[in-house]
Amino acid sequence: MGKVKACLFDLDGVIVDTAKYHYIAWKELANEMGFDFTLEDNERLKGVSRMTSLDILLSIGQVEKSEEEKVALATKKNENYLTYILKMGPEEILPGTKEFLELLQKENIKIALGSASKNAMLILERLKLTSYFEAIIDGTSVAKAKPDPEVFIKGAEALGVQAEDCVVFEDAEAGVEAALAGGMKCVGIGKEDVLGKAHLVVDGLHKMSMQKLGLLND
Ligand code: B16
Ligand code: MG
Repeated sequence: MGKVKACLFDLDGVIVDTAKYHYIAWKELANEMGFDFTLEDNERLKGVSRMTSLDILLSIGQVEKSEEEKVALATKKNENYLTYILKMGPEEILPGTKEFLELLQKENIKIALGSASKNAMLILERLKLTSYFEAIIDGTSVAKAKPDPEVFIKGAEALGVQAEDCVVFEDAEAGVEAALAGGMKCVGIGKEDVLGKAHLVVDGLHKMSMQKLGLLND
């Protein structure tokens, strides 16, 4: 491991809480199919790709669908989800995010996004955060979902930084595993009991500082 030269950010749960909109849209889909979907169930979808999320939802409802029907259901869910995303604005950026991104820029630390979402570009635009990111790797540019490290490895490559000099910020266990599998350092955003494998766990980006980032240098 080396000195921190780049920070790679997950989107949902780190920069913005889109999980609440995913939840509303998945719940409506479940209810239309005749079963319920709880907030606890929704935890299982965090960091997981859209089609895998649908498979989990269908298994909860014990419903079987053909591949064709699944594509139609995922499209319907996404159209509903987008109605909420299109109403979002910068006020939904999670506390401390902009300040931390600005601090990193000042310190010449490179910044990339590594998200499973196919809507990441649209969300960053709604939040007016796009210009902070030198590279954006999202669900449209990866073949393998987290815990596979592809999304973060591509991010490091796009920035021209070695994996060991990158720090990943993640709220999902699969994302922490992806960062570690990619040979990167990881800051977990959330609870120690879920993200304990990360090098450091904090409540949110508002708890980050150069001093804390420096703890990951060696
Ligand atoms: P979409 P992240 C993930 O975003 C979400 O955590 C996950 O719940 C969602 O299913 C996934 O994006 C795909 O999202 O349907 O917009 O392509 O945490 O990797 O930024
Ligand atoms: Mg996330």
